[in-house]
Amino acid sequence: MTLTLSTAGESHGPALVAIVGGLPAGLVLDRDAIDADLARRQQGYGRSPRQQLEQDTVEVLAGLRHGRTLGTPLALVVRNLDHKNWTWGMDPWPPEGEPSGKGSKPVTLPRPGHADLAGSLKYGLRDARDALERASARQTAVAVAAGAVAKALLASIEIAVESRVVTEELEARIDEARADRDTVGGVVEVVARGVPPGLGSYASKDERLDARLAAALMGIQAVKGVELGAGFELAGRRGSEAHDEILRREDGTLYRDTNFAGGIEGGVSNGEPLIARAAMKPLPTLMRPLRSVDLETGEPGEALVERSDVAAVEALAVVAEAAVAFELARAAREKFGGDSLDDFVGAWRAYVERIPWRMP
Ligand code: EPS
Repeated sequence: MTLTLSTAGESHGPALVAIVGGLPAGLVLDRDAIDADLARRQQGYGRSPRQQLEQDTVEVLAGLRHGRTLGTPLALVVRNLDHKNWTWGMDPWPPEGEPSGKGSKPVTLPRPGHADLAGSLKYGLRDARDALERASARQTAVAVAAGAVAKALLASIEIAVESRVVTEELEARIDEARADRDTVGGVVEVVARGVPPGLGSYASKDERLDARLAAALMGIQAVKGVELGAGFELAGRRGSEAHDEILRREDGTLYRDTNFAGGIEGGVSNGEPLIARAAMKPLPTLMRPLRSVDLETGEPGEALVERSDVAAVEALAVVAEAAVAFELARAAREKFGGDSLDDFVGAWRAYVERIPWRMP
């Protein structure tokens, strides 16, 4: 038993959709909790005016009855309210009438750092919009909705996931960048508490929890670096300063008083809080554009300028939290299985009662 996530949707198309497979039956979902995460993702300093146009809320089309999962695929939808300004430009069908509104002129000046150039070359496009619409981080809205569902599942086995921005003086950096018509990135941290030992496996690289978390985080738009625990810093330390000694409480349970490993050893959770960080590059749409080449004429030019964020680091924290939650929920489904929530929770309880561990 595992969890699956399929998504579709363009930034200015009608909607974003996600299908979550592999949920147990009987999980209670709270629409307000999902919408609260969607709202958190939209907040944050330095976001685009686009966020004033959108008020992301989740719609459920399948897999839920009276607020409880059916154990069948859960279909989630987040509408793009801005689509009304792109009805010609992003019509899924051949549009009627003369080109009008946003998206009606082809994008031929690719932005360094976005998928515009690579996507145009890869798919043989004459309008880079065909690439950038899907590459856009708008997609993260529906991933956050799926992450909120994963968090509900994790809560049933007492795992809580939270996030924060690690970058210092972010607001000041954003103000300076905005004044210079530039953009900035930053670092976010996700911490999961209550993760029992034994999620993931050293048996093969695609089962390693650290590899899976790294892939989940690196799969978020604009993420260029990921580290777990002390990460890159460990490379410069001695072994005696890099590993978390194993200690025993009076009640017989085991614990560590450091957590350099970030809660994962050998690709398996070790019972300590799971700590992951992701580094976001500065966003590629600059109001003072970088040099580019017009793909239609071959002439040098300046990259596409369109409405965008100065920074989306606070949004990344929420998106990274969702990505880590989904991956942990997937690992928990693999370990504890069960068609119903009761079976899932029952397997978890029997396991944590058997091992010498309690939540740190
Ligand atoms: C994005 C460009 C901007 C961001 C968008 C991601 O979109 P627009 O051009 O419509 O202003 O606002 O992010 C979102 C819409 C969102 O909801 O996070 C990009 O190119 O990646």
